[in-house]
Amino acid sequence: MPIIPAACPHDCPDTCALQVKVEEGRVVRVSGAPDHPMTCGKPCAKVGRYAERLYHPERLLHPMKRIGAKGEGRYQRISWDEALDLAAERLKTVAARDPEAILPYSYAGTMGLVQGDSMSARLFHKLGASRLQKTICAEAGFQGLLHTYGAGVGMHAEHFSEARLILLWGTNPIVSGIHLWTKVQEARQRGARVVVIDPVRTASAEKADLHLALRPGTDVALALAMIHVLIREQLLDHDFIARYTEGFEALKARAEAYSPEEAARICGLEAAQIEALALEYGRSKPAAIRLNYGMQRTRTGGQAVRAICCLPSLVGAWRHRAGGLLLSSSGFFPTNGDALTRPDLLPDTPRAINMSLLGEALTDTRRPIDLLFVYNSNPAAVAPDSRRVAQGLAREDLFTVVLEHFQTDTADYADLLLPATMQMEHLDLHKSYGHTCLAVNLPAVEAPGEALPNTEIFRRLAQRLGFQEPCFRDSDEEIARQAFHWERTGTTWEALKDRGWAALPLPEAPFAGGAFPTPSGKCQFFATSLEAQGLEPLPAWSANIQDPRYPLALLSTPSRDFLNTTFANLAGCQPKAGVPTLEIHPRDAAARGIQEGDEVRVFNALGEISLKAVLTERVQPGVLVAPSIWWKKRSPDHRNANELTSMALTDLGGGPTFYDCRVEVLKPFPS
Ligand SMILES: Nc1nc2c(c(=O)[nH]1)N[C@H]1C(S)=C(S)[C@@H](COP(=O)(O)OP(=O)(O)OC[C@H]3O[C@@H](n4cnc5c(=O)[nH]c(N)nc54)[C@H](O)[C@@H]3O)O[C@H]1N2
Ligand SMILES: Nc1nc2c(c(=O)[nH]1)N[C@H]1C(S)=C(S)[C@@H](COP(=O)(O)OP(=O)(O)OC[C@H]3O[C@@H](n4cnc5c(=O)[nH]c(N)nc54)[C@H](O)[C@@H]3O)O[C@H]1N2
Ligand SMILES: [Mo]
Repeated sequence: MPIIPAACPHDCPDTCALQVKVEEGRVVRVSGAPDHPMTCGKPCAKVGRYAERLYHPERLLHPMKRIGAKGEGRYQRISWDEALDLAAERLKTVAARDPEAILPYSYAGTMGLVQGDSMSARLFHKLGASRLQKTICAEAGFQGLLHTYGAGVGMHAEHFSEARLILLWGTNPIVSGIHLWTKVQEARQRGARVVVIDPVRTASAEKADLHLALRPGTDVALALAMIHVLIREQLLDHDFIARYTEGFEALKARAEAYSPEEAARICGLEAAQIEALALEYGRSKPAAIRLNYGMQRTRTGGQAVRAICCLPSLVGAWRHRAGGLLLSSSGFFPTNGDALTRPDLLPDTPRAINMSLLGEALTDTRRPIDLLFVYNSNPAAVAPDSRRVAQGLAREDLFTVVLEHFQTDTADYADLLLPATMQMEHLDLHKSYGHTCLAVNLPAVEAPGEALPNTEIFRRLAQRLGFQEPCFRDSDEEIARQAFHWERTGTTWEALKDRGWAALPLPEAPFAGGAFPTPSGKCQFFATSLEAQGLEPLPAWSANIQDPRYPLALLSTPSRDFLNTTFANLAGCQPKAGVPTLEIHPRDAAARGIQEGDEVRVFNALGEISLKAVLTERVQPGVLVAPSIWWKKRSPDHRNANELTSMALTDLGGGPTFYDCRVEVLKPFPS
């Protein structure tokens, strides 16, 4: 039986190397590559059931055009020729008037370098379309990391298993990246202590040695207080600081104001807890920090990452391979972005539109977007201020093309809905943002119906638009060959196709001797690069938004059963409750007469949704959790949590502030 090497395409740090077993042209089993250092033979539960997604009866099989009202979701089958002629004609007409009235909108439905932004980017560059700033997930933290260490780099994920102390900061790996959790477990079996820093007692917090339930959005204060104690107690690696960092005196002065007592007041913790955490961090060698996205989705998300990033350089944790921190590893990969996306095809520099402000961009009457081209994303459900997004998508004068596997909330607004292939039906090549292995994905089975790979749809469009450059004729395999500076990958395309995956040739402890990828090669406690942009050069705290009318903080964090909105339409991936829920502290519930199982109204100035109440002390008083991201149309009230999230942006990077969201919750009046 053939076993085909594949890669998990989903937006998850683990990027598993998979093995697909095919029988009589059908995928019968999806397992993990046994020898891969992170996958270790096992994909997560969702991906283990991939065949359900692949052979789902509701997959899109043919091109379709809209026959109902926008948002209604009524379509009629058409031929590929008709669909592509229509799309090309619209692109041409709009481009002739104003190419910037075209907006491509895509994210990480697939993380593949080939089916992500390659042929698509070439086409939109050549047209001179508006560019999309891809801020919706990681930009605040990425900027924080960039201005401290110079790139998306850190310690190797597999070495967490050797750390003595692990801080899981703003991350819930049991839910969002189970393979790192396995490494954490290994470390614990060897005697390591694990601390989770999260406002919520999550599945990961539950299993940790210590859980610090700080108030949302107060991480900068906590990290600065740790720095305060490390300096006061002289738990510093003076040699590392002198040789490989800059701005220590300025950081010291900034941390001065954040005594454990002051931070305790801000964070809602005990001063003694903060003191103990700092001492333990300063004394445990090696100490590893996994910081992730939780704290990034707040107003001071970028600075929170900056503050935490200072810690390992103060104590010299980088000297050991199991010390340091990991936020992203994507900067290690020698990706050849220019070859993939061909920015040289741009006629000039078109405007850039922040994807987190889609609602604003689609309802802006001064410079309207006339043609929206969506692929690898489901903005009607995932973008903040969903009501504004829906208003924009419903505009009669907007022409929307959507490439999809399923008829998502976004697809319901498409004028033209085109069927795309899934991972096991097309070729791709993957890097990872959570480890340092690349993986190949070879097509294992035929695509159903008339579904085509994203690349092929854009290739055919380019042909219809008369684009002559040879790059518009590149095959998927040719694109894959262009995707990396292979000489720095330690492998070749041929070897990768054969073996499935390969680890980048990197030192075990990449920053044991400093040599960070900043201009000076040093860790920037004080970031002159931020100062030059008129931004705060030292970690700086300010409070999350407060509003007396809306006293509760809503965190719409990932559900274990979904991946963003992907998988949310599969019967096998439904959470136990079966409907969208709201986790609320019994005290907040009692104050509002809310009981377990009640349907409650959650609202703020932007909108309102109904959720089923779950009373639990896992959330602290004042904080609510609504596991997400549900398809709106599969929710009883046809809405989801993004009805309540705003278009306010983070301090760095222009990221969204999904977890900086104030609401009130009430029981509906009996009718
Ligand atoms: N099963 C599953 N896995 C996923 C996803 C999914 O939807 N489902 N999504 C994927 C994607 S795209 C991403 S980006 C990652 C995200 O994965 P993670 O990095 O784990 O990030 P989140 O789940 O967004 O948030 C993690 C934790 O941060 C906490 N948090 C919220 N606010 C704060 C704060 O102010 N400070 C601190 N310290 N913590 C805070 C939340 O309570 C939450 O438990 O997961 C990926 N993996
Ligand atoms: N309230 C709230 N909102 C959030 C978040 C949150 O925690 N809370 N998380 C945010 C984060 S971290 C992220 S990353 C974003 C995620 O936002 P998105 O990147 O939009 O993620 P998905 O919702 O999974 O939608 C991806 C879509 O791409 C499609 N797709 C997959 N592969 C292909 C392909 O090969 N071709 C084509 N044409 N389509 C494909 C899938 O079917 C799916 O519908 O959401 C953000 N929104
Ligand atoms: Mo994300």
